[in-house]
Parts: sequence; structure tokens; C-alpha cells
Amino acid sequence: MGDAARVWRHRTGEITLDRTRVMGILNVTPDSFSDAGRYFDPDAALRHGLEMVEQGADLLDVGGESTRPGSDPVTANEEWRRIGPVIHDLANKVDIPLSVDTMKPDVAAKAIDAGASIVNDVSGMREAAMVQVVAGSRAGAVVMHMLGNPKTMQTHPQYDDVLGEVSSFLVERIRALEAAGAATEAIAVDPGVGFGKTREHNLALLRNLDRIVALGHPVVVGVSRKSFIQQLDGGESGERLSGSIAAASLAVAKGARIVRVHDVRETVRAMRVADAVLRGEKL
Ligand code: HH2
Repeated sequence: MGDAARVWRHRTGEITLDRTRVMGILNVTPDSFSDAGRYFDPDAALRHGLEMVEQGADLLDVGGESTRPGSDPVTANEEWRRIGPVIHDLANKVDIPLSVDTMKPDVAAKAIDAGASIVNDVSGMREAAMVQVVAGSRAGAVVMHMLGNPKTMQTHPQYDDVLGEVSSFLVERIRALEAAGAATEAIAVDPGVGFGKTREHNLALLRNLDRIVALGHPVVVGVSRKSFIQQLDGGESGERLSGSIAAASLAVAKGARIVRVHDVRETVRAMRVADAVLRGEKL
């Protein structure tokens, strides 16, 4: 247990956490829950990545496999076919760090070779081979909690103590990474909003996020456009931006330092205000 983390180390440098960092989502998939197919074409994905950089993203998270509830896995070959060219091109064109959103050690290793600096694994690096890839390459890590797997995770998720169980899982995975040689400062954690959680579980995790922050690692939160937002905000149009920004702002007030979002421009502006309220106007 320690103070909120101040830096996040990764393979090619470090990200200071004196202000909220915005991680732009780049889904090179035909079936993601929110932006299905929009950036499946590598040129469209590259354009969108560059656009998010211009809008102020601090890092980009590139994924080639949807993990929406009920989704089927794709093969490592297919996943790499989708994201390989995009990561190569972005690594040559942008200065901000790239993370790869994958559960597969082979894909993570190739992405690192192609220029990614961080591995974001929604399965929490449960596979020993993933731990080895991350520790061996000195990549930054996002260790996320998920109950089960995407196919079944939303079928009656149950916990005796959601905060306690998510925290214990994260601590166990942090230890596994450290035992394999990963630097403590390279490991960020994420409670995994929507991954095997009911609406009440999601709200309890966000309300008590300070308990995850107390683990002493940078906390990443992904609430952007998730279905619990629409269940709560009363909107019928499908517009989820206002609710996403409300949830991200409150997560940041509880100590989250990195927000994973689809709407970079709007979130960057909102986080400037949130940061000024929380930490003063030194921006
Ligand atoms: N959520 C999604 C995917 N990856 N990674 C982290 N660390 N935290 C999250 O909350 C998270 C994540 C799901 O969102 P999205 O990528 O938009 O959808 P899909 O999985 O359908 O591609």
C-alpha cells in the first residue's frame, strides 16, 4: 500500500501522472460494442489514431479483438493481421506511447517489436507467457480485472465482496509480474468496469476506487460509452458522452490517473477542468 503513483514507466520512457492522462481507444475490429467496423480498414484506423493525437491523447490503445460481453475470441493470426500494420504505421508517425490491447502473449510480443510500449491485458496477465513477455521487454503493463472470459462474464456475475476480490486479484497479478522481473513503476491496474460486473458492481467499484488507488499503482479506468451509463442517464438517443464524462471525472476525483476513452477531444477538455479543481491551475 502506498501513495498514489506519480509516474508510469514503459518500454520507451515514462508518463508523469501530475495530471490526468487520456488514453484514446483505437479498435481495429469489425464488431466492437461502440465503434464496430469504423476503423477496421487500416487506413481509417491510422487516420483516426492521428486524429486522436491531434485532439490531445496522451497515449493510444490499439486492439484487434472485441471483448464485449458474449464476443467470440479471434485467432492470434487474425488479431495481428488487423493491428500489425496500424501499430507499425503509428509507431513511425506519432511521439506518444502506444499500448496494445490484447490477451495473447504472441500478439503482445509482436506489437512490442513493432513499437508498442505498453501491454493492456483485460484478462489481467493470467497467462504465464504474457507475464514473461511484459517483464522481459520492460513494457508498461495494464493489469485489468475480469471475472471469467468475455463470452460468459455477464451471465450472473457474483461476488461476496467485489472491492476485496478485485483488489486481491490485482495484488496477486502485480506480484506475479514483479516476481518475473517487471518494475513496480511499470504496472498500472484497472478494476475492469463492465467485465463480469453488474451495474451495482460497477458503481461500487467507482464509488470506492480509492481502495484500488491505495494499492499504490497508477489506476486506469475505462467507462467510456459502457452500457451501465446508458442504463443510468435516461437518454434514449444512444448518446453516452455526458454520462461517460461524469463517470470519468468522478473516477479521477477518487484517484484514477488514466482514463481510456473513445471521445478524446471532449474528455481532454473535461479533464482540464477536473484537474484544475482537484490539483490547481498549473497546467
Ligand atoms: N474496456 C474495453 C476494452 N479494453 N481495457 C482496459 N484496460 N479497461 C477497460 O475498461 C477496457 C479495456 C471494452 O471497450 P472497447 O474497447 O470500446 O470495446 P470492445 O472490447 O468491444 O472492442
